[in-house]
Amino acid sequence: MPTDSHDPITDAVLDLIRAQDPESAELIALERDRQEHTIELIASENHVSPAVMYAMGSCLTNKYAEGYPGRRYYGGCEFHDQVETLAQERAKQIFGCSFANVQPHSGAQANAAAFMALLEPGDTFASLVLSDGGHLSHGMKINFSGIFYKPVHYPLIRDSSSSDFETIDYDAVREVCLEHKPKMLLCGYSAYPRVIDFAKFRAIADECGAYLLADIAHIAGLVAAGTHPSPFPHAHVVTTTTHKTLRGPRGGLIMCNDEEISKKVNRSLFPGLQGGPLMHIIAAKAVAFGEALKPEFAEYSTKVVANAQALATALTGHGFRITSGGTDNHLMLVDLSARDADLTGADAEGWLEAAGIITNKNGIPDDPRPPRVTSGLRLGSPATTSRGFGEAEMVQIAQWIDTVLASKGDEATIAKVRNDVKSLCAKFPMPGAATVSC
Ligand code: DSN
Repeated sequence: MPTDSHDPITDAVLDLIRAQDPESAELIALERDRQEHTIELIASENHVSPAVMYAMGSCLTNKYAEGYPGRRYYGGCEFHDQVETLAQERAKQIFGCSFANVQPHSGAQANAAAFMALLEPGDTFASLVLSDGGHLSHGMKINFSGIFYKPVHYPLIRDSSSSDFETIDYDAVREVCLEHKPKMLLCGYSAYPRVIDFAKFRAIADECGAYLLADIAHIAGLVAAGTHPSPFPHAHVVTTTTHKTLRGPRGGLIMCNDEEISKKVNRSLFPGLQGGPLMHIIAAKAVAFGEALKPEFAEYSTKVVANAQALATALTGHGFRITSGGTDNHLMLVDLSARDADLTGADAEGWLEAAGIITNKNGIPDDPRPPRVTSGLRLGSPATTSRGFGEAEMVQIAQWIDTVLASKGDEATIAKVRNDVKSLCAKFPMPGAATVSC
């Protein structure tokens, strides 16, 4: 049983669970131990504050509250109404918009509700394909978005001599939209390291008579802090997750400025797609949104970007190619094949995990390898920054990544790096421990 937690509350909670269910407690403790002693570089993950963590574990989980504040299908919702309204008001204040629905269970659910509000089944929409950095819910054939709607995709710039290589090809976005006349244009991505020009997207949407949907799941925390431009007032609807750079509980959020659209969004989500809201998660969203409104959160987001850029620069120095030449946000895509043609994302992910550095394999644009293998790694800085790592630590991590990948999985090398990683982690206790700021 791991015993070296820095968090007395988590210890007490685990003791309580252990007294009733040692088996479950052991698994939770093992996961806590894994998180404490490894470096989390998955761009979509983060470490929440204790306040967010324990709001999720509160008695609000006991209650059904189908409906919306003031219009519920169950009695006893007085405080749930207030919690949900608080979360809504804080979300509106953070993002500068008029309507917020805080009930989506996830980002994909938020997208499904936005699609249902803006489109009819069979309607065409334009988006970036998953393999170029888009998302499953942006038109994959095996997802609701590709099953019930008709996606057309716009490309990245493929000319490697261009200074904008591998960034959004806005001219092509316009051409695709003028040709196919989509009812909705979707921007916002899960593996795109550059700034999104929402104003340009809106101009194209207006020209072809489309709604603009911005999915800011990855960059929401940066938008909240002003380190990435806001999708408002450009997008008709904005969807996001709440657990990535925004550092809240696992969940989704939908926002807009148009009352009629907001009514459609609300109806689409409930009763259209979901039943009872997860009120304990909505309470944790309120807490996280409160954190995002504090000046410390802006400082955090500035450091997230600086740390990502430090990691990208250091990896470039080790001979790795970063797609598009670097990053403007919290993530980067490393093209492993430029350094070693035989090195796959799957191998790199496995060797790094053994060394205590957690990443995810990710396709790069025009990747010849399948998604379970890939030629790339996606790396991000939200979790390490929450832990207190600075640019010096990111440079050190780049050195370890280089060492592990150059060794091609050599066990002695991995063991040495694993020890060094553990020592560094010990100096930066995991948030969720008593030391977390804001
Ligand atoms: N799975 C998320 C990510 O890792 O980016 C997207 O939903």
